[in-house]
Amino acid sequence: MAQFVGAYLAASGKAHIHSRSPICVSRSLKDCPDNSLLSRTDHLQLPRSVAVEVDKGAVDDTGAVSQDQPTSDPPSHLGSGDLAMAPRTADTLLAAAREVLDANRSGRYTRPSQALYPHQWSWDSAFIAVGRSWHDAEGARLELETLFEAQWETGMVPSIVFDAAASPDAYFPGPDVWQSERSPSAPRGLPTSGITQPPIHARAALEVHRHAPPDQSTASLAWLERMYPRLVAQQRYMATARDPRGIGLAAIVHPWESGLDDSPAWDRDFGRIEVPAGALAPYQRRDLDHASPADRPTDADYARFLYLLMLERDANYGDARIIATSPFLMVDPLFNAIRLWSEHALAEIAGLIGADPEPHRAAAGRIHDALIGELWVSRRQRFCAWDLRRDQREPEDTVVSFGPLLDPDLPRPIVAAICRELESPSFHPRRGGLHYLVPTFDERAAGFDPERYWRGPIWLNTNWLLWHGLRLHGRSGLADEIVASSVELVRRSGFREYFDPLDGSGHGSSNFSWSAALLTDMVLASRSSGTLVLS
Ligand code: 2M8
Repeated sequence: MAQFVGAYLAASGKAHIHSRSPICVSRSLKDCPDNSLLSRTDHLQLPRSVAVEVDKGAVDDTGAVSQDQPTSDPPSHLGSGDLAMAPRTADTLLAAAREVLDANRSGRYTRPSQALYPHQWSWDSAFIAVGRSWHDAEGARLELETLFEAQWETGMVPSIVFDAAASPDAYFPGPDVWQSERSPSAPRGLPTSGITQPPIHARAALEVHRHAPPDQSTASLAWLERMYPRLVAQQRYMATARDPRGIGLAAIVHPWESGLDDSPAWDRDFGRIEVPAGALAPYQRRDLDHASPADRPTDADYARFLYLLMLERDANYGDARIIATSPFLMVDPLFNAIRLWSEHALAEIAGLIGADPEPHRAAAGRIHDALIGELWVSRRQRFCAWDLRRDQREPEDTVVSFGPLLDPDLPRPIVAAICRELESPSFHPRRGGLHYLVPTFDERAAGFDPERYWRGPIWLNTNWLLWHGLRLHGRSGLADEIVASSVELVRRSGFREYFDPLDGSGHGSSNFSWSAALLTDMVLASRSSGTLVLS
């Protein structure tokens, strides 16, 4: 049986991809000799030996990962031992992923990265719990439970829970800027942000439970019982406080709530927000201490992010007032598809703990109808974000348009249209040679930027979501291709925060937790279902 395409041997700042066994470069499955990875990933074509420049310092020679309060993230980590000699097999990557997750753990939760994001982030913790649950089910349960200790009385799970142990200068905007205590709904004595993130947590909880070893099944069920009312409250918050039109679609009031903060999906709205002179006190961006300015949002966008934060803070984080006045009010197809996917997970959880699954199926059905009725633009054959302030469907072709693949009841013609787009030159160009999936923005669009935060680069969380969505609709070829490409990106560049789709180079933070967690999940789930051969 053919093996995976090869391994990198790092030496003197260069890495080589070495073919260790026959490489199938055919475009068609039937032309390949067996069910090797490449026979299923006919677009991931690799030359037999390619020299690739690796960022200086991208490979950690010692394998050590600092547990201190660092001033910058440790070098990109691919595994322990002598990396210069070690072939990066899937098992080596899995071991390295575990080390990253352990090194980023801080007591009862895991930081997204040690320097750039030194607090607990909401959807990061959900992704991290899924990855951790393969080797530490108890730790995964604790990760989610810790996050929900900061849930607001409204049911909102805040996007950030601040760690009192982190240095006050570690992250901006920190707790002194957010001032969550202004809201009577915020937890007392536990500073958080005042906005939320995609509600992926019910789905993550179900996955964590599924991975529990048999001797923990009772503890895991008891945990699900404890989590269920909190997960229901989170979903109810979205369906009530965040649905201004009462039609089944939740609106976000800040791009940070989408998790895809700087996405061109909302440029037309976000980009026109003017920050009045004097609206912001002088501030220092901390993100630029740890990441290249070319990788991060521009100063102008950062000022808009902060301005929106100030408006929300001035409203004491009161939902009704913010919904009525925020200049940014957006319905994101990915955010709502995640809500729907979590409702289906809640239906399953309800079944497991003896609660009634029906309300969750009904809630999912309502979101399904609204996604298709309001966000599917048949003229464009695409789901579009909906700017409620201007009442415009945004035409930008970004990864958020593919989110509704997470709906198991999505009609077949719509699934086919999404897959056509995913396989088009916009998201799947046939470049020959190295080839990486899935860019977060149309590669042919004028504003495509292969390096800048959410404006083109590949992220492993969007890859993971698409992988799930494609498998739900029986599109396993493309799903496997996404896994193979994710593995190849990590082999090449380590557990970076995001990756340039043109050359696979890594950007943003190193040793990024969700990259480690979700690669683990994709590889181990593919292995256990026997869908993909990875060596
Ligand atoms: C990024 O967002 C934060 C703000 O919440 C930031 O840029 O400072 C996003 O990628 C978001 O999706 C992610 O949860 C967070 C931490 O990884 O970083």
